[in-house]
Amino acid sequence: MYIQVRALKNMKVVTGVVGNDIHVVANRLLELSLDARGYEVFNLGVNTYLEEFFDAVVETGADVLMISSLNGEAEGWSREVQLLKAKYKHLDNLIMMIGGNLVVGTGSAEDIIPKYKNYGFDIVCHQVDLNTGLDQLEAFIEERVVNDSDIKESNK
Ligand code: B12
Repeated sequence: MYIQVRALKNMKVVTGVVGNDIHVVANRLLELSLDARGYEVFNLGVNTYLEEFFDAVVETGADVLMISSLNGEAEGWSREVQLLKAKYKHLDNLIMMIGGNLVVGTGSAEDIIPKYKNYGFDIVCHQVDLNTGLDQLEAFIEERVVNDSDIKESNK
């Protein structure tokens, strides 16, 4: 288990703020928090287009794509996620996460989370503070490790 947990900490994360969104504060805090938790971080910063995120994931061999959106633009961009991801090979295991203010105006997490999951995100954090979000990521990764080892065990 110790080896597995260490492996989580060495994971690579590509992060940034999607679209024409200049809200940089959460992005910087996210980078610092990821770094403090032991992830290797590639921060593309603000004003990042979806294609640039996927290019960076391929280039760095990242395990996690963590997108931030504060002005709500993510909703428009996210509709293209599945289509764009399909153009890149070997991204089936990529963990897709998004957080911030995920709509323009107001909306409830109950409506927003399933919508973004349909767009192809594994973890959706609408107006959730970043440390809670990062705890969710760790829980997701640990669950995946357990499921993978169960599958390997049953295939023996
Ligand atoms: C500062 C600010 C600005 C500054 C940004 C300066 C800069 N370079 O960063 C300026 C004045 C430039 C600005 C401009 C605009 N802003 Co502004 N801005 C804010 C403000 C006041 C604070 C944002 C901030 O930095 N907070 C501090 C950080 C630490 O907190 P946070 O952003 O809430 O992030 C937390 C969580 O959301 C979460 N989180 C964020 N991302 C992620 C990602 C993941 C994966 C996870 C897990 C968690 C997570 O973690 C953070 C810490 O807990 C907010 C209102 C508010 N009080 O929140 C509006 C706000 C974000 N802005 C808003 C808007 C609309 C704009 C403008 C469009 C206004 C305009 N008409 O021009 C422009 C945007 C221009 C653009 N191209 O993006 C809206 C967005 C509304 C929406 N989504 O519907 C807000 C909410 C104000 C409002 N109530 O209307 N803004």
